[in-house]
Amino acid sequence: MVVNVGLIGVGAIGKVHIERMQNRISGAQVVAVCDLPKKEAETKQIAKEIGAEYFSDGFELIKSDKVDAVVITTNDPAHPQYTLAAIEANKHVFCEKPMAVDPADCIKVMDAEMKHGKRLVQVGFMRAFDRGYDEVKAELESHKYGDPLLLHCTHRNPSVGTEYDTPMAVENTAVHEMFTLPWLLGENFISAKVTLPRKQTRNTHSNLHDPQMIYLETESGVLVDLEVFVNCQWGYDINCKVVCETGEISLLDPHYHEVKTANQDSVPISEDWSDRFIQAYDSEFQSWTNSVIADKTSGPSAWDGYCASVSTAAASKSRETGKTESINLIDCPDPEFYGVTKIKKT
Ligand code: ISE
Repeated sequence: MVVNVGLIGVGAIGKVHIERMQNRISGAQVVAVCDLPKKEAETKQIAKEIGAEYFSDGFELIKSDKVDAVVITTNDPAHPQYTLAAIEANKHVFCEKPMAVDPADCIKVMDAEMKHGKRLVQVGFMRAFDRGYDEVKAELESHKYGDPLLLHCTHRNPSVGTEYDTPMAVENTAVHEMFTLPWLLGENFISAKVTLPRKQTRNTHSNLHDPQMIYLETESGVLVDLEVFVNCQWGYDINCKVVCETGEISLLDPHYHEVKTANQDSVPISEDWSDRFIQAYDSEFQSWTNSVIADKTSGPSAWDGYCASVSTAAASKSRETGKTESINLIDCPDPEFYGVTKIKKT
């Protein structure tokens, strides 16, 4: 069986996911595409190139009989409306992160999905499919180095455009860590604090405070410092060092060669997210396609999307208040449905 996919949002990530489904993975093909009216010509051109149908309206695309499953790669605020429409149409849906910026919208998605009776939503937290993070997780779970105590993380992008503003550093960028680090550690965050350094890079613009520091604490007391620096210039530089009682476990940037010359030894740094996480994205989409074919969605869930959004909301509030803000999750409404083994203590 081949899954006929309708994709909404043909921006940067939409394009790479189209290419991925057409050429890099098996079992999926893009049969319908849609974007905002201002991108009509470009979207029509993409539709023509891949032999897909052009839709001017995302809700019509979701309802179309041609479409078996939906991929949402629009701008962040449009994610929940299309996710809800896909559930309503009884279609599996892959929604890029964040599932919704507002945790209340995440609850609406969970309610609709649970009412529907089976999981339909996978959220695009691709780091759960990354070999590096997977190996760090396995080391932690082996408990060979004792308990994790501290995490030092960086999320650096070479540069961003002027549409990227201060809140996006938390809601669009750090949201990856808000999902990945609890997944790595097997426990939730309880508080967040954002510090906007007085000293900023001269490579930023007036609507973006860059860099930013985010401090998080988990239920057991593990402390995390996360640097978000999205105009760092030198590459896409993702680091995660876990300091345990008797060892340090670090994520490495995947690279397959180094150059030694003129008294120097240099290793490449990834250029951007599509390059750094290419294996993770491919595995994520193959896994999603397989789960759609099996009619059994797995992967990061709407509950994971909710937990990450509560963390980003607390961090954003802290940016406004200057205080440490607590991260208060509701109890998981259906732990079995969402495969949540650890239920929050009340
Ligand atoms: C972007 O949306 C991503 O998901 C990237 O992984 C992240 O590094 C970037 O900062 C975001 O804007």
